[in-house]
Amino acid sequence: MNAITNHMPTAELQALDAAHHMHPFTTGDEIAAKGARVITGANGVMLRDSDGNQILDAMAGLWCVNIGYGRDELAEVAARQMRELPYYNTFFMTTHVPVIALSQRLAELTPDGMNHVFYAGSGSEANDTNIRMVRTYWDMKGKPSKKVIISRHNAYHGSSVGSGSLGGMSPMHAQGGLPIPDVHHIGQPNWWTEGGEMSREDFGLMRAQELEQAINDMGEDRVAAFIAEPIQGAGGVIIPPSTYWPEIQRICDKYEILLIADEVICGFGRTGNWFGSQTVGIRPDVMTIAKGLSSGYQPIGGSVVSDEIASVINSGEFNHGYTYSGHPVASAVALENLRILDEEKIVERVRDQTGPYLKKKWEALTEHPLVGEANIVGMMGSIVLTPHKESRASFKSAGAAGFTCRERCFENNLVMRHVGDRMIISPPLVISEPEIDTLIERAVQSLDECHASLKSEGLMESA
Ligand code: PXG
Repeated sequence: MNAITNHMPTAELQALDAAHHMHPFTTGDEIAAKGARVITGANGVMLRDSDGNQILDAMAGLWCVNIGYGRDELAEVAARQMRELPYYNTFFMTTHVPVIALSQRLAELTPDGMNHVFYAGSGSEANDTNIRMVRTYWDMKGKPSKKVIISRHNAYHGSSVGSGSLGGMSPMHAQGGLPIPDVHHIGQPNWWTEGGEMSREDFGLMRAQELEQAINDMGEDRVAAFIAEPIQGAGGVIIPPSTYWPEIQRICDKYEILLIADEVICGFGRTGNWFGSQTVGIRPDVMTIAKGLSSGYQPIGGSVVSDEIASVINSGEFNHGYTYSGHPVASAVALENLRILDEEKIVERVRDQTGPYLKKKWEALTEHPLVGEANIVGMMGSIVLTPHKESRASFKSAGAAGFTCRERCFENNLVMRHVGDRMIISPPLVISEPEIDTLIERAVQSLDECHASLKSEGLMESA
């Protein structure tokens, strides 16, 4: 076997990759034809590829590298922990110091009354835990008919059978027999695309009231929980109207429906507070966490649950768990990540300084002829591309503008993603003001190039 290293020519690495590696959410034949971009290193907010390009990563990997790349402290902690205790499980009445310390710290950081964590290796696994946990909770409370979990179209909660069912992505449901029974989806609070002639506020209220309608249609005695991202991420950074969340909270309280806040993206500073639930003003019973918990340096996720849920679940055996639940290396790295976020006041800086700075620049993008609307909270933002701003028109050729813009960004050494014709960012929380300037410059240049290309190809037509 030959050693495969960073020093091999890009084309050779690409060919080997295409020959043996199946990529997530990717057409394998396309990657074989074009070759994957090979990332070889990273520091701060910058990635380096095998051709020597320096790329500004305005997605923080996949919304996760909150403290930025290249923090030696995390590598040191991981190495130390691997030497001391690389693995032990948390089943069968055993525990270890890293998981004890991380749980205690999470209890401090999470909202009052949420002091218990069940660990997983990812956000998907954590949401699978949530399905079983909330249904088991109601069983143990003597209400076994409460099984249905209500979610939303265009939500993302993971890619396993359970979490993919909770999600509202129709291309995912079309593959592999999803959703599982007793999951129900209501509309999303996406005013730009679906709000029609309504005001934002009326639309937000109407979409929240779909929850009440669904509960009444099914019967309160059948509904276990409502799950939602405080701000939809993968769906396109959709910030709900201000009326939405207060109404959802009212409905959950009124009908005794557990509220699961999926904080996988919003958690750990992304919205300018420790948790998105604080930003949107809700009191969840369960929070899904992953990604920013370790800044992506180790795979770890979990479910943070209320004292009430923990007291019920803890009174029996919960027949659930993963080999890597509370993995010692991942736990130690997550704890170190939380120390850095806290001691370097990274969340406060996003809230008070870099977040407002980015917001001003991001919102100014609406002056560009392609940009209809800009949304941003903390360090997650979107712009909507449109052929006609006044009517909020969609493109006739849906997704082509977003794709073209994404490709231009790549060429201009900026990772900015597209979801249909929305462009999204979620940079590392440590991004500096000069780096924000670079991000915006590259975005504007890419938008200009995209606009020229759409015009020359006759793709500026409204649907
Ligand atoms: N919940 C939310 C809100 C997420 O965004 C998950 C759960 C699942 O986490 P894991 O760790 O199992 O991936 C996520 C993940 C994208 C993209 O293209 C987003 C995610 C994952 C992969 C791609 O935006 N979010």
